[in-house]
Amino acid sequence: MLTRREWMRQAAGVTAVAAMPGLLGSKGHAKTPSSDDQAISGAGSLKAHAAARGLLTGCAVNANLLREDEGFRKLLAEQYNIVVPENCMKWNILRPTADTYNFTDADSLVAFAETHGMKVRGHNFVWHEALPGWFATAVNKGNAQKFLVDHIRTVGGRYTGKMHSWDVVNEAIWIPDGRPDGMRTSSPWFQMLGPGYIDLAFRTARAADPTALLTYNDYSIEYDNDEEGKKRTAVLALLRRMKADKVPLDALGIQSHIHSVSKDGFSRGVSELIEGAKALGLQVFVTELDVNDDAIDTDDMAERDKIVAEVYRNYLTAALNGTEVKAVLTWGASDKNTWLNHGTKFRKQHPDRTQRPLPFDPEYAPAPAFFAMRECFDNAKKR
Ligand code: 9MR
Repeated sequence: MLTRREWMRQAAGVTAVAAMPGLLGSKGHAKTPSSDDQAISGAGSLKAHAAARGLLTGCAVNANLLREDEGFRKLLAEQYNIVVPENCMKWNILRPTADTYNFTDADSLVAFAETHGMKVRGHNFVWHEALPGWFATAVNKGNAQKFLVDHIRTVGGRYTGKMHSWDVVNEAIWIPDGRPDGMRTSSPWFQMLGPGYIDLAFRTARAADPTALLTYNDYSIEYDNDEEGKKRTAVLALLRRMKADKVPLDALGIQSHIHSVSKDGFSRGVSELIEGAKALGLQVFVTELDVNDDAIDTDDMAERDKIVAEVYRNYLTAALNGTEVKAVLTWGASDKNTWLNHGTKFRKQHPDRTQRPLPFDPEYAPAPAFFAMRECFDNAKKR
């Protein structure tokens, strides 16, 4: 069995982190690399390897870390050419009351990206989650349309010309709700406005920001099984219907919250999504990639990291086959902050263990998944 140190050495080749003086801590964990570490920064960074293939690569940014953690800011600037807010452009953060907006964190992220020459994805205008406490009492069938349109005009308008893309509608399909078109009927937007809220959101977004790529974003559509196949079919049918109705739509976001252990593969699923999007002239983005490692039996960290990296490699090999996928973003950069470690919901099989789903470990050292990502970028065709 390889130790983490041996794995790093093997994964990164002769000029690897392990071979560089000072980069390994006493416990064999890699330390935060210095900016002159050419093994993983500069020409060795994720963004350099991605850009060589015409790809964008980025991660979800936690506003607290951006504000308080210099190591995190350094990592972002060093590794990525696109960022997406993890939470600070959601309604519950932007809308403290029904009549006011708080753009503090969103503005900081956009300014940080501008300073460092990074693009920004907006996430998101319309979702059934992350709504503020006042929403349920203040918004009703009579005024929901005005709330939705005002929100998109105000937020989209504020950042117009600065955004690479916007997740205009997030997670609108939910097969268990039982509708033939797969629409999520439990969404307050659906309940107040009916299925037409989707077209309304996209048309309003185009008017508010004519240059951002307008994206439909969803999850659990990647694997080759019946359940995800049904959801995938419904998502593609929705996009096809929108295109037929001339709704402004530019891209499909495949969230890609995948698992370390699964009985199903994803190469057919991913290629169905990509082919479906291609037929409609849409770009495709991998928007929220991470690998839930709860089901890995061994507690050996190096082994776990290796398995996670293998899943990254398999997934990105499928996703980057062809040239439709233009951006690869992970949901967070480092295991220091991942939604999979919020509470214990995602620690069912190993309650005492924190997850390691991302390309950088909690100390911001590259994990094997980092090297898998780079390798997949290298193997991709030029966009
Ligand atoms: O990672 C996000 C977490 O911090 C928030 O509490 C949660 C609710 O706003 O959203 C998480 O991000 C989700 C994303 O916005 C949409 N796809 C699923 C992500 C993970 O739940």
